[in-house]
Amino acid sequence: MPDTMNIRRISAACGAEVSGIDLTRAPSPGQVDVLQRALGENGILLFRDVGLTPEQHIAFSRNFGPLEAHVIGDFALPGHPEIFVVSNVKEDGKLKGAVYAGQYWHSDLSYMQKPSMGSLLLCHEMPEIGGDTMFANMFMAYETLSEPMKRFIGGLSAVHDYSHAYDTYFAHLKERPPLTAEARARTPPVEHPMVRAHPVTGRKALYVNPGFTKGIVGMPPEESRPILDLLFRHSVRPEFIYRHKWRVNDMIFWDNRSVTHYALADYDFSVRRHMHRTTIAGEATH
Ligand SMILES: O=C(O)CCC(=O)C(=O)O
Repeated sequence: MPDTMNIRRISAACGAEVSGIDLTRAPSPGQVDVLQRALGENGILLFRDVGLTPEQHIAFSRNFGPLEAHVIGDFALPGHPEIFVVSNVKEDGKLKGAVYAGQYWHSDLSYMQKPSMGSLLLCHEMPEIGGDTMFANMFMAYETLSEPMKRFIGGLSAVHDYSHAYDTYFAHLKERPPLTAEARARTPPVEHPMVRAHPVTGRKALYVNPGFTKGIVGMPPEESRPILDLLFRHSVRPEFIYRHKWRVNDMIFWDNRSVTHYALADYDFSVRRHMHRTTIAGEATH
C-alpha cells in the first residue's frame, strides 16, 4: 500500500511534523519533492519514531543531496564519516562525539564557501529533563526589520569564520580545545550576503548568526559589532522560535538557509545525550 504522507504545522514560528512515511524505505521522487517544498516552507521537518540505523539515516538523507563530512574528523561515527556525532557520552574516558555542540545560535557550516543546505539530527539518547533544541525563523527575522534596515543590509555581506566559535563560546571549555592550525587552514573566513532568497520559495531570510558571523565586509569592528548585535538580538525574538523537546527516535531535518538553531545546555551532564547528524551539502551564496 502506498504511504499517505501527512504534513502538519507544529508551531506559529516554524516547523511541521511529517507522518505516514516509512523512512526505512526509499521515498518516491514525488515524496522527495513534497518534502523539499515542505522544508522550504516550514524551515524544519519533524519525523517521530523513526528508529533508523546509521546506514538508513545516511540513505534517507542522500535523497536531498550529497552529504558532507565535518571538518573535525574526530566527531564522526567510526566507519561512517557522513555521521557527525553530537554527544556527552564517554567510552574508556574518551568522548564519543562533539560535546557542547551548537550551544549558541548558528546555521550549520555557514563558515564554508558553500554552507550546508540542511541537517538531519536523529535522537538516540536524551535526558528526561532538558536538552531541548530551539530553532529561529530567519524569514520572520528579515521580514520584521524596518524597510530602511532591509535596504541597508540588503547590499552587504558578512564574514563567517568557524574559529569564531572556538575563540568565543568554546574558549573556556577544556573539552573543546582550540582548532588546530590545520583545521583553521581548512576553514578560512568566508563572505556571504546578509540576506538570502530561498531557492524553493524565493522568500528572503536574514543570514547572520552569532556562532560564526564575526564582521561585516568593509566595516571596522566598531561599526559592524553594534549592527550585528542588534540583528542577533532581533533574530531570536520569542515569537520566531520553535523549541523542540526531544523524544528518542525523533529526527529533525532543518533548513540551514532559513533557520538558526541553539542546543540548550540546561541538563545534568552526567545523563547521556547522544545524537547522530547527517549534513547535506549546499550551494554557493553568490
Ligand atoms: O544537539 C543539538 O540539539 C544540536 C546540535 C547542533 O547544533 C548541530 O548539530 O548543529
